[in-house]
Amino acid sequence: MEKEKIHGPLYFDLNTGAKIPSVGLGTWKAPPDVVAEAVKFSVKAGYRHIDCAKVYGNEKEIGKALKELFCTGVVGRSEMFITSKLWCSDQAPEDVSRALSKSLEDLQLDYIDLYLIHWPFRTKPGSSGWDPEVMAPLCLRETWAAMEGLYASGQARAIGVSNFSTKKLQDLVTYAKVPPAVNQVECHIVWQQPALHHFCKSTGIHLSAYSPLGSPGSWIKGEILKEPLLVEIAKKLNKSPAQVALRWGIQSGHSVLPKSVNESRSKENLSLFDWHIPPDLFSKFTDIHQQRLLRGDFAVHETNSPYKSLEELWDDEI
Ligand code: 1BO
Repeated sequence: MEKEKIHGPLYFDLNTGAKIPSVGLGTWKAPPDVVAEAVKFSVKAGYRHIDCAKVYGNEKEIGKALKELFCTGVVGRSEMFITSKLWCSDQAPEDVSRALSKSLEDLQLDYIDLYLIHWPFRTKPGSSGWDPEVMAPLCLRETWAAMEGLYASGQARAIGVSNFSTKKLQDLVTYAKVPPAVNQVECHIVWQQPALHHFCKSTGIHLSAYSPLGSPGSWIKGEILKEPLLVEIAKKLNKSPAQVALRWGIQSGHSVLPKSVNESRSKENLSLFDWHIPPDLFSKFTDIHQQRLLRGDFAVHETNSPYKSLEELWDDEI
């Protein structure tokens, strides 16, 4: 029998020389009491990338799950790609190293594969949340220099950013000694971000997509999986809308980070490599009406934020 063809890529190359798995498990909004099980069944199913962040409030539980997976020989540390993110209250350069050390301690790791500045806005050290009262002036150039220190030390094997517009990335690359390896942003069939994609590709920055299936039932409201064109194409290909939405991401050239704490959906989200979306159907996705779902209103404030409007936060990419 002919061997089943793999329609990759299973990994994308980073500008550090490392490879990032094209599908990762998102853990934003995965409750602490269920996230450990989700990490364990997902890694057993084949996931090799777990996307974490201090602000998600579940790194300790993820750390316990990873330790169990390593100790029982399910997977080796070097086979896994673990991302974490610097929260806005830790952007003062003197706090950056301590913030990574805390994430590493919680995740029970001695290095992180990728460390990202979570948002291009800053809050006061020690504060939680993102109310206007806790906003602090930005010091991105200094924060990035501290991130470069983590890269030089080997504690972070790659560094990057999240929620950066094309313009904010352009600014960053003018002073970065180590260019960002990744920009992790909202990206899916309803918010395709072609200009940002183009800029990232032309500068060797990998784009990684959070909420690739939207985030039903939360403040990122989305009906992505009910999008009529997606449903129609999924029917034609005999796949679920979620699988087609994820496959669209991989074929567009970016990694995808679907979150699921449900074992069968987690497996389904990884079954993307023995088929593909043919070019005539793939090209139809450009017809979909575009809309950002996570608008970032919390980062905008008349007096306390560097961004007085959403247009300033996203540099018109809204
Ligand atoms: C507020 C968190 C957005 C996705 O990481």
